[in-house]
Amino acid sequence: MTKTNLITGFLGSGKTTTLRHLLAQKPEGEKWAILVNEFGEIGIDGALLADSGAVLKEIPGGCMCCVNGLPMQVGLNMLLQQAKPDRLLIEPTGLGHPKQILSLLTSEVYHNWITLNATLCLLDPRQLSDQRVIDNENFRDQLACADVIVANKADVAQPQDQQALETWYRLNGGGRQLVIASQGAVDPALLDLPRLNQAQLPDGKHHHAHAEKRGLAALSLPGTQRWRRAVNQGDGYTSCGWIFDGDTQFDTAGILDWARMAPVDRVKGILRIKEGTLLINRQGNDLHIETKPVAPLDSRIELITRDVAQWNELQSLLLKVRLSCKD
Ligand SMILES: Nc1nc2c(ncn2[C@@H]2O[C@H](COP(=O)(O)OP(=O)(O)OP(=O)(O)O)[C@@H](O)[C@H]2O)c(=O)[nH]1
Ligand SMILES: [Mg+2]
Repeated sequence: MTKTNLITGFLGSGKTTTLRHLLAQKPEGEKWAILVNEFGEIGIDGALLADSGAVLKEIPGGCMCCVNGLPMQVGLNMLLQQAKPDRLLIEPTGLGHPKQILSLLTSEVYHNWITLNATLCLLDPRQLSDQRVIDNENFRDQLACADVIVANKADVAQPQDQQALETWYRLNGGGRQLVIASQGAVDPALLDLPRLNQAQLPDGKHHHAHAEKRGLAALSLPGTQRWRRAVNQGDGYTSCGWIFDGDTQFDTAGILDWARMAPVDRVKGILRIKEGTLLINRQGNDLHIETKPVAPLDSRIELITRDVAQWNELQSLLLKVRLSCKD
C-alpha cells in the first residue's frame, strides 16, 4: 500500500515549495513518488522537483479532473505499478477542483494500492483579501475538501492578512488543524494524519474549455524546430507557455525584466542562461529567482492570467531576449 496525500491550494500558494521541503526530509531507504499536474501545457513544476530524489510523473495541460481523469489515471497507475512507492504526494493544479481527484483515489480500483491520508491545502492568507480569488469556486472547494489548512507565506503576511485568516478560520475552519508556515516548511508527520473531512461538494458546474491538442505532446520539440508555444484555457484563466530547444540561451537581465513586467498573475520558468540554469517563479508582484550552475536540457516559460493578455506582443519581446539563435 502506498501512503498517499493530496497537496492542494490555489495558484501560487506554495504547493511545489512545500513538496520540495517535504522531499528534503524523506527518510533514507524510503521510495517516494510525486504526481504533478499543471494548468499550463509546458510542465515546469516537474523540473523544479526533478532533482529531489523522488520518482516523478508530470501531467501538464489542464486539470486532472478533466478529460475523464484519464491522463491522471494512466500516470497514477504507472507510478503505483512500476515504482511501487512507499509514499505518493499529488500536486493538482492550483486552478483545479479536488473533488474528482478524491473520488478517483477513493474508488474501488485503488483500494488495494493506496492508503489515502490527510489532504493538505496551502493558503496564502493574502488571497483572502482578493475578491476574485475568494469568489473562485475552485479556491473555495479546495479549502472545503482539506483536512489540514496550511497558512503559508507567514513571512510576508501583514496584520490585516492574519486578521483575514482568523476570520476565515472562525467561519470555515470546522475544527480542522491550522498550520502556520513559511516556505512550505511543514512537519512531515502531517502526512500520516488520517483523512477525516468527507465534505460533500456539489458535482458538475466545472466545465473547462481546453484546447483540443494538449498533454504530453507539448513536452517535446519535433525535429529541428527551435521553439513552440502552447495555450490553455479554463475556468476564466488562460496560460501561454513556450518551450525552446537546448541551443537557445537567454540574456539573464532581459528575461528577468520580461518576467517581471509581463502583465499576468503567474510566471514560471526554467531557462538556459550563460551561467547555467535560471529558475523564475512569480506570483503577483512576488518574484523569486534561483540560479544553478548546470544548464537544463531545454528552456520553458509559462504565463498564467485571468485577464486578456497580448500573447503575440509578449512573444516578440521574449524572442528578443534570446542570446544565441539563428531564426
Ligand atoms: N515569501 C514567500 N514566498 C513563498 C513562500 N512559499 C512559496 N513562496 C513563493 O511563492 C511562489 C509560488 O510558489 P509555488 O510553490 O511554486 O506555488 P504553487 O502553489 O506550487 O504554484 P502553482 O503550481 O503554479 O499553482 C514562488 O515564487 C515561491 O518562491 C513563503 O512562505 N514565503
Ligand atoms: Mg506548483
